[in-house]
Amino acid sequence: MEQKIIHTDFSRDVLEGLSSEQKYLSSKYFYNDEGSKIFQDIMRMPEYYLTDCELEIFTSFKQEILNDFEIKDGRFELLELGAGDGLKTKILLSHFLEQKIDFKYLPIDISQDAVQTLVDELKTELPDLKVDGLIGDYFDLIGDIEVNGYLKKIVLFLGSNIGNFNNQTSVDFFTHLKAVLNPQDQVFIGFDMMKDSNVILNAYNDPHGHTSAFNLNLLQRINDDLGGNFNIEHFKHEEFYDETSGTASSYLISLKKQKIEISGLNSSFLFQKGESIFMEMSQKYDLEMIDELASKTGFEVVRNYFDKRQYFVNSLWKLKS
Ligand code: AVI
Repeated sequence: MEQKIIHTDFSRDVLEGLSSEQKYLSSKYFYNDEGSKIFQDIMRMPEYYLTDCELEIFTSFKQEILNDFEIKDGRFELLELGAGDGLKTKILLSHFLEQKIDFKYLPIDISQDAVQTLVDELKTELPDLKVDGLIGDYFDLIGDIEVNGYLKKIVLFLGSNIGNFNNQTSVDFFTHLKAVLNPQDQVFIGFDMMKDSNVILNAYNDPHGHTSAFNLNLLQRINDDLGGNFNIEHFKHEEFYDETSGTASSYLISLKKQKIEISGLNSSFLFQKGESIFMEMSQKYDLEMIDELASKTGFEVVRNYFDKRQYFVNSLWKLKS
């Protein structure tokens, strides 16, 4: 009997990625419910310095950040793209509430579980907070941002999420974002800085195996959602960091020659021993790269906030006048 194949974005992207000469999978699919849980483990481990750096920046500069948001006396909306568990954002949210600022928080995430858990937690922890969760892909939801175009909007894109976009995608992202913002709106972005390669490799090739599990979970997701027969024990995770470009890259390496069948794609894929699947890039920046990205996409940097070690920067942008 002929099998009916239903194509989704996920199945199309997997088919395209595994059919290409350098096999690849998009890291945006890491975040099913299991992947989002593993990512929480990553963020909690000491080697993943990014979380601590951003926590330190928010704790040290929460009042300066509020001043630089230039709210004047009006209300504003704080949108967060890829909010996750909101751990860092809570520092800002509670400070703004203490300062009696009238604002609404709109966390956006691809994981329904993550948004629901965050909204439920916030309702208990910060009962005075006005909050509405949105579920979906950032790019799709950016278009909806303009719905309440009359209020000042500050868009948070924290945790070096931008680093998972390649150069062209980051340019497209900010260009697209700028198009739905009003002149008084601002964007607050977390960038991970270039640094000693050992520090980076420890964070992305961690001794606890969380990053490896995070990558392998995508093969499991293909098994579960698309009828694949990956044996995840036949792949291992490897991380590389290029000090010149500042790009950290994640791969899964096939430990043997093997053929993988994916019934939902009606296809099979041959892997040679040692063949890799490119899984994710995590770009690291210097200040010149940040300035260039801002100015190329119609923004200018208002202020950069650093942690003490200067491992990380939160960069506040406004629209170029
Ligand atoms: C979500 N993103 C910013 C993480 C990063 O650092 O690139 C994803 C991640 N991948 C491995 N560890 C963390």
